[in-house]
Amino acid sequence: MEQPSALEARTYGNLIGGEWRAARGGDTFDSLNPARRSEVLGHFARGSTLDIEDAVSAAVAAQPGWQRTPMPLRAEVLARAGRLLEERKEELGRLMTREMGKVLTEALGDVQEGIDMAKYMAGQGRMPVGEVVPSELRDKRCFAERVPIGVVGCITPWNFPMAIPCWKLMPALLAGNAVVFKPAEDTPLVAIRLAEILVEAGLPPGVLNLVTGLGDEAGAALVSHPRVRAVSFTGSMEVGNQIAATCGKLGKRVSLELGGKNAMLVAADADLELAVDGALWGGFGTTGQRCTATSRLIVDRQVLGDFQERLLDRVGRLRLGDGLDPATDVGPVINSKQLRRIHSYTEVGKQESARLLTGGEVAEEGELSLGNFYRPTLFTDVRPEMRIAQEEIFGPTVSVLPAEDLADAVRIANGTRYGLSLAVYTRDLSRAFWAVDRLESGIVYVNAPTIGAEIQLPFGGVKGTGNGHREAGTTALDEFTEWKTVYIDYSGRLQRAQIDTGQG
Ligand code: UN1
Repeated sequence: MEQPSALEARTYGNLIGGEWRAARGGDTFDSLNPARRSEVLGHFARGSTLDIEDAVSAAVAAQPGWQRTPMPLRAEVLARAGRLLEERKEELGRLMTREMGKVLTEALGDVQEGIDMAKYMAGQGRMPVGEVVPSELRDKRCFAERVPIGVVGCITPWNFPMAIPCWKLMPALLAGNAVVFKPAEDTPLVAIRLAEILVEAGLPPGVLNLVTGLGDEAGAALVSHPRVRAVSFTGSMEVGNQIAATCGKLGKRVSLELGGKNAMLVAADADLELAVDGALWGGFGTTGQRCTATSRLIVDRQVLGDFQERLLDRVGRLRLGDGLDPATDVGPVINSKQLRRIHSYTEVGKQESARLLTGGEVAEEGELSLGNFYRPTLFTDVRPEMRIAQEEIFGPTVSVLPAEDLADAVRIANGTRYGLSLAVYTRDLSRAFWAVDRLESGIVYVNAPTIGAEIQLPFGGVKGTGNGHREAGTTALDEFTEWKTVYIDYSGRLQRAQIDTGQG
């Protein structure tokens, strides 16, 4: 099937063995602009078990050749992909805003995160892939090296339609794996554009396969396919735990990134203006739809009134609208189901007797009625055990929780099942480090909000946020490689380890 480059609603296929093909079942689903639901971005193949079967077969066939391609040459493909992403950054950013809704500056940042990953991984292609370790025996050399796993499945969310696929696909490919990629059903077009770029950059047919569709159809088939040796998933805790159970039964590797209930701690000595800037960006940037979003503000009672007043004033001035309009601060939420879910949490907060300071309703005036807009929502007097302080809402809803002191704030911050990103605001270096040492999360920020991870550092969380893996950074290849240990005995005689060492 020919891949159209125009933006009008066309029908797009799956990428299987280097060809774009309609789903075997012939069904399609639509991707809509969340700022204007009547705008259809395209009709996409509704992949099923049969399409996954085709994609995995193509990956299995292509993987050995790709593994034998020298790593620096595999890296060249990523370098070219990075250059193509850079050339098309503006166009991709605009497309992302139309498909996912985030404001254009943020969409450009999302594409930039993909470019950064491409460059970083391209550089990794000439870095060491193992270690040489001394042997206890003479005339014997030992080393351990990373080798690919084989075929890996990458399942990505809609909130970072370019960055997260790049975090997964690029290290997986660099390591010499073949990939079957199942992007979120809300953002298939950005995923297709990325796949096209990787193909244009020189990936051989079958090394990357893309199947669009629904999680419980294409996604589930990918996870349970016996030839898929590892699964990398970013998404909800509920789905992640199902995937982990399936992978556990089948004995395959799985890495999970399942969100957070991230908090900003504001100490009594904090620079309040800086903290308010951070809370606004961390809480309402990307309309709160980041797994790193600052959804709890844990504020020392001594400064609570002042902080809250300043924040409320700023929240009241946030402008909702289409992300392509430069005047917009906060874009739509991804779909009408999420809109209802976010609103249901407002009801929960009220029932729990948290105090609603602002927002708490669907925005329907003028053009906003055409899309999925929710007013930036701020609750205060929130207690740590309330559901709105425990559950990931994934929308523009932020809770303020009072704390007696920094120790109390740390206790509250650690008191959820998640552990992705926590931030502390203080002017005192000793207090900052005191908190850093006690906060239970994969990422900690000092005097910066909980969002804004950079790709050259490990990304991931503790507790329910994941299962111990880290994406990006120096840990990027861990998810996608096995270790092979090699012993070479060139002594010409049998040497027994632990015995012929002359020590006993
Ligand atoms: C996510 O929300 O899943 O640190 C990823 C950040 C971004 C990545 C977020 N760089 O907020």
